[in-house]
Amino acid sequence: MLTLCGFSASNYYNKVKFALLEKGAPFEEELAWVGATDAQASPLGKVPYLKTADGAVCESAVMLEYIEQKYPQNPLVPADPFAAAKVRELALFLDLHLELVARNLYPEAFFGGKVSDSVKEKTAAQLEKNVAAFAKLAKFSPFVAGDSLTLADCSAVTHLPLISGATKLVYGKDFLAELPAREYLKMMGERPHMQKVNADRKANMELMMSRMKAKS
Ligand SMILES: N[C@@H](CCC(=O)N[C@@H](CS)C(=O)NCC(=O)O)C(=O)O
Repeated sequence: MLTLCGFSASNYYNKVKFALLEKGAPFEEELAWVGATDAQASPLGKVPYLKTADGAVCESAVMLEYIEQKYPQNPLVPADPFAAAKVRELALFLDLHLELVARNLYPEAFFGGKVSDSVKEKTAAQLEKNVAAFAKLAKFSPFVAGDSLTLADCSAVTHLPLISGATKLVYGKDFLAELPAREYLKMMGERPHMQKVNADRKANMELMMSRMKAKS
């Protein structure tokens, strides 16, 4: 049995949770807020991390590969090496070149903080370039990497709403507006496992906000 540790408001946590649900892999969840993580399991103090019978693993992309190898059913990576590489390329683009860049905006977009004008300018320039590059790779036909659900969808479905939301809130413009992201997210939102992820996310978000209020 696997234990997914973290909290349901986290997009990286949900990326792994969605993969586990879609694969039908047995797992349980353990609530771990940032600041209260297991230092051995996650040396950077980030969530999620995964406890397994053999030890713990951090970094969501690595967790997805581990889950794929351990539970080959309902594959999220194509058998063909090149097709698999294209899926991983897209997943990495989403994590590294889109989400990690948009993350600079989250303090102001979602947490009542402030982001400096220079960070906003730099982030806008990087995002414009990276979204255009992502648009060349993404298929949205109907899944992000083609005609089947892959691990790239686990990143896309959890990160794209944050990238749209953060850019809308900070710049007054959705940087994903040129992509069929809304239609894609609607389609993905109809999947029962995504509905479960979203319901848990909303409930946990309320809990997180009340914890933040209590602290301030
Ligand atoms: N590269 C990491 C990113 C995980 C991440 O940034 N998680 C956030 C929550 S969504 C976090 O733990 N932030 C706290 C921190 O960075 O200290 C992964 O893919 O697992």
